[in-house]
Amino acid sequence: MSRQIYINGKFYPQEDAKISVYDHGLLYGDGVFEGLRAYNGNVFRLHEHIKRLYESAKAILLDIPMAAEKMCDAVNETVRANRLENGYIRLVVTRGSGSLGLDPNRCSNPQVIIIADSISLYPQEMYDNGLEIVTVSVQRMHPAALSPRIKSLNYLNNILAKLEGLKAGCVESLMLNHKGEVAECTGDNIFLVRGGELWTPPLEAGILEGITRDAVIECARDAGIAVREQPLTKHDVYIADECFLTGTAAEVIPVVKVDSRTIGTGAPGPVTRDLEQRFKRLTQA
Ligand code: PXG
Repeated sequence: MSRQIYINGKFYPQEDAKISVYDHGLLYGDGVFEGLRAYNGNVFRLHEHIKRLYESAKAILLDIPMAAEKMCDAVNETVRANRLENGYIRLVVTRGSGSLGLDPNRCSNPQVIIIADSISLYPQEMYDNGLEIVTVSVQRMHPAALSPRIKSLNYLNNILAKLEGLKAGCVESLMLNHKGEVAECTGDNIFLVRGGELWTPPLEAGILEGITRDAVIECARDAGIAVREQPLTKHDVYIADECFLTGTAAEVIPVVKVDSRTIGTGAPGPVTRDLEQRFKRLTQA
């Protein structure tokens, strides 16, 4: 099915939706993006995603040529134009086309692109039985090199980690930071359950502040579960009672094996299942 793609305020059929090969988003990965979900025609946590987009843009000195409120309207319009009830929205803002040189000041207008399409989920079997993940040798980007809080078009750090995981037969990879602490996975945040408490790395570990992460922390607080944002090591992961990942695409997905070691009982645990249900209710609200 051909989609209607939003580019700079207009809709184009998918086949005609094109941007310049001189765009620095393509030439240098110079730009920012968001991945959002629609549930029953409503975009989940739209304002939070837009806020993060504008913060990412600000961090790379990219002026998005429209107000945040208008961006929310544009996302909703794109969902409607594609009659998308449940699906995935990719919002991209590039630096725009310029010359063959790094200088962003030589770029013309930033390009705002919104795609709304169906989402390819992990197989149901992985939600039922839990995922196996592996710690990879590729470290999460040092925050002083490129802050992982910026959701930029430069995803090679994560892609290299993903490739290493795939070679080991795992669909997600666990990345450590430059200090050897647990950071996050290539497109998901990580949580542990231990002694009935929820543990997750703090933002200072060099991670993306996931929207799903924030929502799950809220769910846990509602459930009366203590939440600790604190530095974690691989040791903490190995001795955890439960482990799960969160992300816009994955939602909440249990992890039952890390580096070939069984986590907890080897089956998705009760706290994970409770938080999965609570998160699902939020998305359907
Ligand atoms: N860490 C990283 C590095 C991510 O890229 C998350 C955590 C989870 O954040 P959210 O806000 O989604 O809970 C992400 C999110 C894609 C895609 O198309 C990637 C993400 C989200 C949606 C789609 O690959 N990454």
